[in-house]
Amino acid sequence: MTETPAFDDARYDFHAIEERWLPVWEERQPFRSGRENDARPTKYVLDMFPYPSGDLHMGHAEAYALGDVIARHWVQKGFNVLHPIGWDSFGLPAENAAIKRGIDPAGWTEDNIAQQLRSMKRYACSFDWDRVLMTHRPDYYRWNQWIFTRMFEKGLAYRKPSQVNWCPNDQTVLANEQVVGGLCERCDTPVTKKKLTQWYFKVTEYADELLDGLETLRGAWPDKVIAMQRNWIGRSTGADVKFRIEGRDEPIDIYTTRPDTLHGATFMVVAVDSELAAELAADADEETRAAFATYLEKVRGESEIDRLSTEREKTGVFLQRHAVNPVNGERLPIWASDYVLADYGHGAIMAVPAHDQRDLDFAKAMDLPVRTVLDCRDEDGAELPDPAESGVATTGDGTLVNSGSLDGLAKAEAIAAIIAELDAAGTGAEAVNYRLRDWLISRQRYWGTPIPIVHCDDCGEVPVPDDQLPVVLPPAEGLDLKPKGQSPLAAATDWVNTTCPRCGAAALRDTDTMDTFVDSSWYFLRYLDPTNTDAPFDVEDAKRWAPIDQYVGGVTHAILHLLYARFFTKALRDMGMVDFGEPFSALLNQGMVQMDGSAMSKSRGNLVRLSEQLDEFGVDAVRLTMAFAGPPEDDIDWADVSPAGSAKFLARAWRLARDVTSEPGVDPAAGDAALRAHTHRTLKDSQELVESFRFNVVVARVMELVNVTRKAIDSGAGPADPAVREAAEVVAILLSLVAPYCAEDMWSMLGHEDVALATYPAVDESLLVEETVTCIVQVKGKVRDRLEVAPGIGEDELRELALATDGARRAIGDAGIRAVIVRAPKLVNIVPA
Ligand code: ANZ
Ligand code: ZN
Repeated sequence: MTETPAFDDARYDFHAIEERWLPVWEERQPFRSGRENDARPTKYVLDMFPYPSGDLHMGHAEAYALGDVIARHWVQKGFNVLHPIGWDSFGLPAENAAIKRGIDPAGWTEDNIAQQLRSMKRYACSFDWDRVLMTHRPDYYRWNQWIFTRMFEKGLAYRKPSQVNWCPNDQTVLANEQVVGGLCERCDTPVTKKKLTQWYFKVTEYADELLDGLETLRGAWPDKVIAMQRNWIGRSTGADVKFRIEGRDEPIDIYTTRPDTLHGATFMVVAVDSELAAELAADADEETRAAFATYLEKVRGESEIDRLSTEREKTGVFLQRHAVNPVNGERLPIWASDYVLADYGHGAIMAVPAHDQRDLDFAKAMDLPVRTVLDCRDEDGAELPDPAESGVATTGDGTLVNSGSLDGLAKAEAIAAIIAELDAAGTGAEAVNYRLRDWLISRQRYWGTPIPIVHCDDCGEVPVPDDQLPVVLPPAEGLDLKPKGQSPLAAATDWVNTTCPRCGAAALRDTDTMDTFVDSSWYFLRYLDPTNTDAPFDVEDAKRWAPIDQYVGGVTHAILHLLYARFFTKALRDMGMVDFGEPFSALLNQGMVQMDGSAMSKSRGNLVRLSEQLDEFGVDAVRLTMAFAGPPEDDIDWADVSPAGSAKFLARAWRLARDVTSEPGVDPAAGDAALRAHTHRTLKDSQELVESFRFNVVVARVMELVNVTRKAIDSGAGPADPAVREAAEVVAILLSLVAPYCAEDMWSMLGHEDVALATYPAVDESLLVEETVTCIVQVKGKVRDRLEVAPGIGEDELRELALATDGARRAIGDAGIRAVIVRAPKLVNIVPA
């Protein structure tokens, strides 16, 4: 920033300004979005809603500052903008805090929400306060239940027993997505497995669409997020192959991405925790059965990540059974091991140690044969070392060997040929596999949406009819909320005991609650009509406002939340409730706010308190600092930024409005031409810069305009010049994107009202014709031509213009060009070859 005068706090008093405008906005509600009869085009700008786990922190302050730039920009551009907020208010943080303090999660949650709401208003977020929603309120979760019953009817919600991720600390199941590096996402406890009957949403039904839909988001979503979602869905193509097992009637299926290596299979491996392994082991001798049982016990506690790690020593038990290779009749020993997962593919593999590293490690550990079936070469065409000797599997392309009819084929040809062969023989077929699993949504915790199912001895699982929704959570009072492996709701016997909605017999309520990611999977549609008591949202409202034009939030939600919301949207589309399949047309991920190089935390002692920053520097300065810190995707280190500098700049901007002496409405045409050109250029560029998320550049440009205007007042056109008023008004309008209090105060000193609703003045293009500079075109250092160019011309454009001049072309003749040195805007020197 250029030099600024000393902070004039006697005049620019941000405390007084905040106190002046907050009650005015509270009364005027400038951001109540138009509902009916509003002819303006619509924009839906959405910030990810917060957990009410305490007061707002620096991370919220960044996210809302940036989201506000976008929302306020579209308002000022003349759009009918929907920019709502609410609270993701169910979930473990509230429940655990409540357990620790022996209080009711509802009261704790409501208190935090009230506090956050006050802070958001103080922070001047441009939210529509008429549309606030809270997911822990029955009028919201009623519709979770309603959607659940629709999903249940369509087979998209179902219950099944399976091995699930279990957090021994939180005493609850976790979705695969909530296990990070083998640890519980919430508490970092190592996750174990447990066999339980649980509720699932059938996300896999939409696996292909979830994957293919990502392509339509390219360019509008960060590449990184698209890549993470792709990996998570993890579609792979290969083949299912049937292997006969000696002494068993049924063959087994295995999934492989490399059917071309079928002749190189030297053993089979089944997941030790699969049903097949248990069945095969049951027939083995006593010693093997005992070894198997011991091994299984040990594996139970292992995480998926560990099991798949290539670093670990391989372990396993020979089951004393054999399979038969369908292509060559070879007998293959069957082993049980942990490195094969029970719930991927078919939970069993053919092992090809020469071409798969984990199989090779296992073969080495168990002294099993290795057979090369692909001749793989390095880049120079040299043969790679034999895997059996080197211990390194060759996994690349190559030519088939030792493979009967496939010999001599390249890998891709061999894959096609063997699939055709297996198809014809009825022993295999092409197959697609996904890493994506169905979404486990039931939780054995209190603070969530009760699953709206009644279990009846005669009728089975019966959904609660619409007219009996919501199934309201029983009061926490009297219940022991401590995690104990069974839902705390089970103890609420009056609540649990009910009658079957179908046959009227005595029946029991389901006692699990829904994963809170259910709440956030469709909340953006509830904002359209948050008090609707007939439906989760109105189909016509959805047509009018959705999908979301711009979603803003942290990259931490790159997989879970966004994937689930996309799944819900597709399911709702198939129920005829929305007419689109992708909920978020564009996504901006803001970075994190750090302190001294690391994430802020109390224990690390580097926590910066938002409330203290606001008290010391003012809301506007903090918001401006967030926007000015750098590209929004980058992390901000609070140690490297200067909210004090921001406050000084705001004072300087504010004084422009104070100094203007012309009357509102004065015609600027007669004003200082250079200042007018600068003002209109800034006005035009800033709008484009906002739309490409370069908020920091917008701030820099406004700073420049403030300096130029100050100069005009002090030593140029003077405070009465109409161009000075025009410039000060544009500064106020642009500043209202980032510093709404200062902007409103300036606007009012300039004789107007409601800066946030003031639309951008029209850009006068005729003012943008800049004066030109003369550019010298040299060839080998000799002046050959001259060009008249704009002072801001880009290097590439100038290079092309210079190369095209007559003088340059004549001097270069047929010689090629070795180098062009561009010093925009004044000089281009061409060096011919
Ligand atoms: C034989 C083979 C030969 C394989 C070779 C690879 C290389 P993606 O791409 O992730 O789908 N696999 C199959 N089911 C498995 C399970 N339940 N647990 C662990 N591994 C399993 O991976 C598919 C490959 O992973 C399959 O292809 C199989 O090993 C293994 F040179 O089969 B392959
Ligand atoms: Zn019944």
